[in-house]
Amino acid sequence: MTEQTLSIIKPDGVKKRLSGKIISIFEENGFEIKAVKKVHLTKKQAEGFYYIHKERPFFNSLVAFMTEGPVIPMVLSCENAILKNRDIMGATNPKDAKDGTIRKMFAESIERNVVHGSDSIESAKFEISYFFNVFEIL
Ligand code: IDP
Ligand code: MG
Repeated sequence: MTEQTLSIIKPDGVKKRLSGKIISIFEENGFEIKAVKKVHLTKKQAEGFYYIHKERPFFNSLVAFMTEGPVIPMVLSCENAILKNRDIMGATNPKDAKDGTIRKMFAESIERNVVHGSDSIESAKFEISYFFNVFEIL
């Protein structure tokens, strides 16, 4: 089934000018870019996006990281987009990520791990609508 998922190139990826490479990886793997923008999140916006993690010990640090510079959220579409994107991204901790995954190739640490990807149909729906309205998804 064709699905949509939200990807974000995080501030570390944008700062290191990895956005072109990362977008190429998505396109080469059959994803269509349905929407894309560049935004600098406020503290409130980052907290809202990651509300699910608000009780985690790393929450404040994660919010500080996600607001340190601009990010590039994108809506990606293909068959099984949610799982496929998680596969291409690799494990949260780059030390555990498989060879060839974005996080294995580019991430510095479990926190500064270059990309975000929705983890379920429900989170994809919430996360896509967090950044894009229906007229912006083509
Ligand atoms: P995911 O991005 O692979 O789905 P989540 O568990 O949803 O991983 O965590 C969200 C983000 O929070 C991670 O991508 C990473 O930036 C950060 N994070 C997760 N676990 C830790 C940790 O143990 N220490 C610091 N940051 C973490
Ligand atoms: Mg997650």
